[in-house]
Amino acid sequence: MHPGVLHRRFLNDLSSSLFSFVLPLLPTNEELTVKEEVRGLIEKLIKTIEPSARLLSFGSSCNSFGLRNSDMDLVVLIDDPSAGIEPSHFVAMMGDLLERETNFDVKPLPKARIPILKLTLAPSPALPFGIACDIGIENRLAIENTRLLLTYATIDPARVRTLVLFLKVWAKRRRINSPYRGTLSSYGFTLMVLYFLVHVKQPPVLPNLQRIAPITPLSEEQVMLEGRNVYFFDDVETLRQEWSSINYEPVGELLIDFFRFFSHDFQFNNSVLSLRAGQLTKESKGWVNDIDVGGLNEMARDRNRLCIEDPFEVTYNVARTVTKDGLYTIRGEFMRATRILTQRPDRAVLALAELCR
Ligand code: 3AT
Ligand code: MG
Repeated sequence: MHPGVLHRRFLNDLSSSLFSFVLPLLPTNEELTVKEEVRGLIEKLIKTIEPSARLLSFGSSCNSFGLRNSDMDLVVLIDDPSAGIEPSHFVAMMGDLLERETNFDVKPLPKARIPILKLTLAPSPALPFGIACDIGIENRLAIENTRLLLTYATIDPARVRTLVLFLKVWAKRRRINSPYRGTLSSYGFTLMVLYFLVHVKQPPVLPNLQRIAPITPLSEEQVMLEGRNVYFFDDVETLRQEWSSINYEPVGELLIDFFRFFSHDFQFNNSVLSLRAGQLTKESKGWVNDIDVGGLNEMARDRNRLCIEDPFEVTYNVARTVTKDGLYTIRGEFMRATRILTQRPDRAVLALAELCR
């Protein structure tokens, strides 16, 4: 058979294998229901301390990139500014309350850079993996970046969700998803995929939502949150009617291209991935590593190995946790993945298994 035909066949096979791979890893309805009940229960308790407090989910439980048994990310928003709540104090009070009133194992971290409360619940029949949950305070930007990710997913769910979910599983199985151990957060990997679909693929698979003008002009006040411009085009109905990609590549092909791009083409040494603005230079952002600092400044030197600009907090490098060794490992994994997928094994399903081994 002609090699081109064989290749096409492999790509289609890979795409359907990706869908089948991801499907059983999605959270069950039961899990979602229990988690929503837990959120409601904690919110009710928190309101006894501060009636204007609300408890919202963010991160993967509501950006459509959630996997089965993933952690819950929650944030307390206090709507009454006259309440004068101090985050570390509030975390301590919440900790006492939840310790008394629930079965959760409670660990307040009021002195952390961003004060949070960590909750864990032991496994039960309804939740065989238990629950792990972080509660932050007043982190309104996280709600907005969650909405941005969700809107991107909604434009082309079959391809975008499949790619991101697969990449998350792959990164976890290959142990390159540990920000505390020098590699990258799920949020970072998700931004890499979206960057690739918006700025690298030609024609693009996704539009740049932060660059589509609003239907009616918005005032400065309407788009600013904590000093950041959080505007993006979020009218999904209009997007569905007026934006459609002319890139029809199957998801398997996009996956191979993603790995190939980050193995060979992206200039990690001097480039910044910006979902908002495309490829930027480290120099233009001032995200350079001092060459001649040693010893004590080892940490500072490692801060900008991999640079991923947060979509709204543009002075913040989402990948600042990635060390020199971490980046070396991540790039090695991109190359390994490219190799496995381009050696064109007969069966895509086996290639995926090998990839995530
Ligand atoms: P998991 O399913 O938990 O692996 P996730 O999508 O929940 O993945 P994270 O746990 O990495 O992703 O992050 C949860 C949210 O927290 C995503 C984003 O709203 C916020 N967030 C995480 N890391 C950062 C960061 N470095 N900068 C800004 N916001 C972040
Ligand atoms: Mg999470």
